[in-house]
Amino acid sequence: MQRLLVTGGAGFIGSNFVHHVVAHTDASVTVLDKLTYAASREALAGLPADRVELVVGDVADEAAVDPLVAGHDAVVHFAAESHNDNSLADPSPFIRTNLVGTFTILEAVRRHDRRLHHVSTDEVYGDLALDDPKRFTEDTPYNPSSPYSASKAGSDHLVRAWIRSFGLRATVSNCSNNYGPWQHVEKFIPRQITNVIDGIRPKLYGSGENVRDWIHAEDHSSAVLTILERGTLGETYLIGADGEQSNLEVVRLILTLMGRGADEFDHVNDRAGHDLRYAIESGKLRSELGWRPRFSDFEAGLADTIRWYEEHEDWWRPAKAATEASYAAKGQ
Ligand code: NAD
Ligand code: TDX
Repeated sequence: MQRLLVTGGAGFIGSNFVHHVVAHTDASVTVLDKLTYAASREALAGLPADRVELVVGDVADEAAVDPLVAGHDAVVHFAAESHNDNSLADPSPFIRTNLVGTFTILEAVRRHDRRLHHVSTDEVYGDLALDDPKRFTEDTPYNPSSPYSASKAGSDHLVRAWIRSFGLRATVSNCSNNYGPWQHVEKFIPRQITNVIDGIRPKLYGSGENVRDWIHAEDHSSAVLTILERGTLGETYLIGADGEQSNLEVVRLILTLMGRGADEFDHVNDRAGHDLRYAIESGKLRSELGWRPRFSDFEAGLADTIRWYEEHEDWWRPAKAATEASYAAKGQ
C-alpha cells in the first residue's frame, strides 16, 4: 500500500497516525480534513512535503471524496466529531460527519474497489458495571449511550453492511480512551492538566468513580497500522492496553505529578447518560496479529503528557478560555 488517504489526519489521533506511517513505512499520505475546531495544522508540521499532503475538505462531500479515494490504494477513516459533551449540546454535526461522512467514504471505496480501515470506539458497546469481571470483546452487543457513540455505532454498522452486501475490502477497529500530545483541551486529561497549569481546580463529573481504559495514542496508531497491513478482511479488532483507571485516580495522579495536593479538585455536574465503565479485551489483536502496546506504564505516559502540555502552551492556549466558559455555563 503505497498511497494512503487518511481522513481526519489533522486531529489528535489521525495526526499521530500520519507521523507513525511516515516513520515506519515507505507510503505517501494524503490527509483529507475539514480543519474543524478540533484540528491542528501544527500537529502535521515537520513532515516531509514529498510524502505528506493536506487537502482541506469534508468527508461528507462526494465531489471532494471521490477523486481522492480513486487516487489512493487504501483509506484509513479517522474523521469524526469526537466529543461526547458536544454531542449532547448539538448532535447534528455528529450525524452529518460520522454517519453521512462514513456513508460517502463507503460509496467511493465501493466504486473504486479500494481497501478501507474504519476507526471506531469502544463506546459503541455501552458500559459495564464497576464490579463486572467481563470486558468488551468483538462479540459484545452494541448498546451506545450518547449521540456521539450512537453515531459511531451507526457508522460501524454501515461498514459491516458494505462488507457483507458489497464485498468491501474493509476492517474495523474499536479502541479505548486515548491520551497523549495534541489532544484538544476539551477532553478529560488535557482539561485537567491545563487547569492545574492555570491554577484552576480539576473538575470531576459526578462521583468520579467512572472508569476509562487508557491507551497512548502512539499505541493506537501502531495497532491501526498492524490491522491495515495484516488484518483479515471483513474482521473487527478491539484495541486496548489494559489501562483501566477511575477518573478519580487519574485526577489524583495528575495533581500529584504536578506537585499539588491529591484532593485539590472539585466535583461538578455529572454528564447526562454518563457511561460507568469501559474495559477492553484485546486478545484477538494480540494473538492473531502479534500486536503489543509499547506504553504499558500509564503513570510514565501521563508524566510525559503533562510535560508536553507544559511545553506547548502556545498551541493549547487559544482554545482554553472558550472551552472553560462553555463548561462553566453547564456547571461543569
Ligand atoms: P479529533 O476530534 O481530535 O479529530 C477529528 C478530526 O476529524 C479533526 O482533525 C477534524 O477537523 C476532522 N473532521 C471532523 N469532521 C470532519 C469532516 N466532516 N470532514 C473531514 N474531516 C473532519 O478526534 P480524535 O480523538 O483524534 O478521534 C479520531 C477518531 O478516533 C474518531 O473516529 C474517533 O471516534 C476515534 N476514537 C477516538 C478515541 C479517543 O479517545 N479520542 C478513542 C477511540 C476511537
Ligand atoms: O472535565 C471533565 N471531567 C470529567 O470527569 C471531562 C471533560 C470529562 N470527565 C469524565 C467523563 C469521562 O468519564 O472523564 C472521562 C473521560 O471523558 P472524555 O475525555 O470526554 O472521554 P470519553 O467521553 O470517555 O470519550 C473518549 O473516549 C472514547 C473520546 O472523547 C471519544 O472520542 C472516544 O470514542
